[in-house]
Amino acid sequence: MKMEEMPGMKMDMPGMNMSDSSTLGIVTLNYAMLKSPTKTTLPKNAPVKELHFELTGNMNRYVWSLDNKVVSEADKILIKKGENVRIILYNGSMMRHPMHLHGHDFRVLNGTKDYAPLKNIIDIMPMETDTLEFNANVDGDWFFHCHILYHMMSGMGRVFTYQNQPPNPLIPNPNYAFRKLKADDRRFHFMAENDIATNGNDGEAMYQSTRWSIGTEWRLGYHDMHGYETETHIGRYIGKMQWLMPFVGFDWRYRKMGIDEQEHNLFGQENTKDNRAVVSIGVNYTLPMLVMFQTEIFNDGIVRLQLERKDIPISKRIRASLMYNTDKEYMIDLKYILGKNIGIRTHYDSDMGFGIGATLNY
Ligand SMILES: [Cu+2]
Repeated sequence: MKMEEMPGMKMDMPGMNMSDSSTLGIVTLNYAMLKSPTKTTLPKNAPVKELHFELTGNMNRYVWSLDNKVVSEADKILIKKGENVRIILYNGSMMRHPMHLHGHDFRVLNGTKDYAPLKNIIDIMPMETDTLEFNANVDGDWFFHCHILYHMMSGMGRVFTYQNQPPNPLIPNPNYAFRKLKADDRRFHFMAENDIATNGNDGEAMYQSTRWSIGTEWRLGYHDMHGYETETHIGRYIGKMQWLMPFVGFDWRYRKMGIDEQEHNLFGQENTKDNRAVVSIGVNYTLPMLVMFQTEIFNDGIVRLQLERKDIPISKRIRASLMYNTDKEYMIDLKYILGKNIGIRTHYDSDMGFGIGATLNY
C-alpha cells in the first residue's frame, strides 16, 4: 500500500517521521498509523497530573535508568484515583526502549485526537519524545518499566502507587515487596578474564553494581619480567553519563630486577623498588571513542597518567587493545574470539615482552 493511502497518518509528528525507504516502496510501520475505531477520550474536568521522564543509561556499563535514577534510588510515584495522568517521555539514550505500564491502557497521543490508540507498551526510539495519558482508575501499585528485561533488572522503571488505596490481600507486606523489587538493581555482577600466555599470566576481575566498581588486575611474568604485580581499584561512577570514576587503589608488586634496570617515569620520578606496596587515589575519565584516561597518585609521591582503549573491534572476531602510561609502560594486544568464553590472544607488553596464549573470560 502506498503511504499516501494510509488513513489517519500524520507525517509531521515529531519523532514519528517516516523513513526515506518509502521511496523504495517499503513502508516502515509507526505509531502514527494507528487509530482507535472508537473514541478513547479521558473523563473531562478530571485534574491532570503531568509527569516527565528522560530515559537514561550507560550502554558501556549496561546501567539503565529513568532520570538517571534506578528503581532502588527513587521513591514510588503517588497518583490519585480519578485524575488523568499524562506522561511525557524523552529517550536520551542511544537505544530503543519499549516502556510498559501495568494495570492500565494508555492513549498514545499520535495526532488522531479523540481516536488516539490504546496501548500498554510504547517502543521509543532514541531522541524521540512521546506523550501518553490514562485515567487513574485502578487502585494498586503498578510497575512502569522498560520491557527489555535486562534493562528492567538493571533498574529502568518506577512504581506508580495510588494514594489511600485499600490494602491488597495478595500483598500483605507492601514494604517488604518493594524492598524485594529494589534488590534487583542493587545486585553486583562479576566478570573476569585471564590470559595464559607464553610470557606469563595476566588478567582482571571486576565486581560491579549500578554505581560501584571493584576491579583487580594481575600480571605474573616468566621471562622478561620475573615477578608479579596486582592493582586493585575501588571506585564509584558519578554524574549522569557515568564518565567519571574517582577511586582508591592498592598496588603491590614484586620483581627480580638487576641493579642497573632502574626505571624513571616521565616526571623523572624513580620507580625502582623491586618490592613495592602502595596505596593510591585517582580518577578514571572516559574520553570520546571509549578511551579511558586515568590519573593516579601513590602514597610514595609517584604520579601516573595512563591512556587505555580496550576492545577495539577490528573485525567481527578480532579485538585490539592499546595502553600507555607515564611510567613508560605500554601494551598492545590482539584477540581472536573463538567462543563466548574463550579466545586466542597475542600481546606485547613493555614489562613482560611478547606472548601468545589462550584467554578465558566470564
Ligand atoms: Cu530499555
